[in-house]
Amino acid sequence: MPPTRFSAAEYAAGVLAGNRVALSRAITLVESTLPSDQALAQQVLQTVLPHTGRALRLGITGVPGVGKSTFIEALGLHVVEQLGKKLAVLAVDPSSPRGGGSILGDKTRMPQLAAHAHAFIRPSPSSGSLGGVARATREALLLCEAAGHEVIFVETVGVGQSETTVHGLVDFFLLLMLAGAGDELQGLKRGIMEMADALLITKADQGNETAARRARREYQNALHLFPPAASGWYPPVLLTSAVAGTGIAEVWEMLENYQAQTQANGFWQERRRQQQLQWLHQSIRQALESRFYGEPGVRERLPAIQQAVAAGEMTPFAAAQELLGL
Ligand SMILES: Nc1nc2c(ncn2[C@@H]2O[C@H](COP(=O)(O)OP(=O)(O)O)[C@@H](O)[C@H]2O)c(=O)[nH]1
Ligand SMILES: [Mg+2]
Repeated sequence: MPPTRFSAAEYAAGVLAGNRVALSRAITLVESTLPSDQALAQQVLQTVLPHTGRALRLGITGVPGVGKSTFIEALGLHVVEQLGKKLAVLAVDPSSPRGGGSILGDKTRMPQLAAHAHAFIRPSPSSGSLGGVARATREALLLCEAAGHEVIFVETVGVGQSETTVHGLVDFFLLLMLAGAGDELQGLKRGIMEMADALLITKADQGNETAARRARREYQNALHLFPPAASGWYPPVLLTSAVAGTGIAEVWEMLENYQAQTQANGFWQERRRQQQLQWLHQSIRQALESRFYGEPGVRERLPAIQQAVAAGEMTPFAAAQELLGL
């Protein structure tokens, strides 16, 4: 807990000045579930809003062990050192318990990035529900943009629903994959390949190159089965080795090509507009739900009604209508 409480103007000024301590504290504020903190957080966000939206937002997903952290270190160092840009790395990991276990908690896989003055790394909030984590991450992303970070990575693990959430936060969604022996297409979660703007075969090194190239052909063939995207973009399959440093600059080049192409045809802007609307409706749903469950009448009657529904004495629909007072 901060010893003194900043005003909204103080938080905003610190964030806009690119002060890392102020940025961290502002993110802690948006992660807070206290109503008074949330009101203050919304004031801060409203103040910095004109200074947001200019970053390239990159989503990164893949199963544990695929090499996300190592890749983030490699691409991140390319961004801060070769390109001289300010980077922020955020994570969406609703499964991580408070105070540890977060996918970004282990900064040992990104030691140079974690120590770099132009990189800001923030682990996933763990407010419990995916909805809460998603909101906090989206707001953290806006704060990072306001603090002058020109590139934002949002990492998530390739399990559960968090990929869909991150897809709704970013301009480009990158799926990291291992070259397996044989049927590479097994074990892929349904729908995830359709969401990807590019596939990256990781660890294409140390004798794994042939398998990686074969995996690339197979994934390319699989991707050709999907209908063409509204963006006019065909998701490529790239080979990388974060350890050997190969394919990393090519990933960045691809992102720039995507940005140029979709900003020219308007898809970039349209995707962000759609995301804004999704967030609006999600916010409404969340607010309505928490208001409903917070009603004393609902809290009192819910256990008995749940029991009646579970016992088959009442239909779920009738139960919902009764609680809603319809
Ligand atoms: N050979 C090789 N190993 C890698 C590469 N990238 C990551 N690894 C290893 O794969 C393991 C998992 O990597 P990590 O980045 O922690 O994966 P994450 O769980 O997806 O974040 C670690 O032992 C890494 O050293 C790579 O490019 N080449
Ligand atoms: Mg990791």
